[in-house]
Amino acid sequence: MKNLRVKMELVDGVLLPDTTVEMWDQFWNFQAREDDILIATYPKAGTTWTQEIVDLILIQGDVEKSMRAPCFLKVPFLDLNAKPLPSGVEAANAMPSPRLLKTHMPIKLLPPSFLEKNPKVIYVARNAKDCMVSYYYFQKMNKGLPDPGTWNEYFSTKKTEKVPWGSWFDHVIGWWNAKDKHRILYVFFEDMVEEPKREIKKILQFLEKDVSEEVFEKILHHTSFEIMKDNPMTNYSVLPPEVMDQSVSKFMRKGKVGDWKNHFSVSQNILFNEEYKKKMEESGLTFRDEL
Ligand code: PPS
Repeated sequence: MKNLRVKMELVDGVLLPDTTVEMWDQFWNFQAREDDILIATYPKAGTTWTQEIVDLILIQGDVEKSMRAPCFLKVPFLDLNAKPLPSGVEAANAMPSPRLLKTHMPIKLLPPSFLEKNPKVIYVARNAKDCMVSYYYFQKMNKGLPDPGTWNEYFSTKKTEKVPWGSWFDHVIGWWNAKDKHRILYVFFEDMVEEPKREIKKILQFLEKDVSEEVFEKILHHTSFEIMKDNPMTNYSVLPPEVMDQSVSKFMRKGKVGDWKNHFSVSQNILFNEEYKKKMEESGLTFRDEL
């Protein structure tokens, strides 16, 4: 099999695929529009789930229409440059407004036009431990990312800080600090799992959209883990195994809060908690890693 695993390069201390760095000028000069909706996340925090919720809101719960294309084509991923597909920026430029867009960039690497035009941003954050476990499996199955090795190697060599899109800590704190200065709705994955109805209502309110009770129930049902895992437009199964090998791990893997407990040893947990406390104590930001 051709080795697709791309090299990583540092941009302002953040590791990014070299294919992204190659198109840096195009990315940095991307022109946001005031009526864009941007879904910003650290990888594995609930991007696809939120994309599907927002898409269904914008099309008033038309499930058939939501199946028009796989999620990664419906919602351009601005940071991505994966030939032979058009880059995320090219795909976004070709889209009529209102555009739904995706980025994994920490806020310091967001194209400046977003802060100037101030479109609505939904930032989804997920607790560090579950993100780390989900990312580990994703790096294993996604041949476009570095091979993570074994879980113990991933943990002990701190590959988690050297992952594409950089440190989880910098990401969640950076966006948290920006949330009151811009139109940013900061949502937690754990809240979405606990009470999806409440979180979808928050998103509707933020987007200033209204749907009937019937449409609301449709959105809720169609974006449940059970439905999304079997939906070829959301489970990435349309990609060949040379790109994402779902026999290694499914893209829609578990969708739970607390799976980290099946992976962290007692000593890994102690080490992680020490580092976590140091990095988070001044942030004013709290996460739940169990429900
Ligand atoms: S990516 O590759 O960064 O865009 O991945 P992302 O979509 O952010 O995150 C994938 C994880 O989200 C889980 N997921 C869901 N959980 C609950 N309900 C729904 N509807 C849902 N949709 C996606 C998905 O299973 C991945 O988490 P893990 O823990 O690996 O299962």
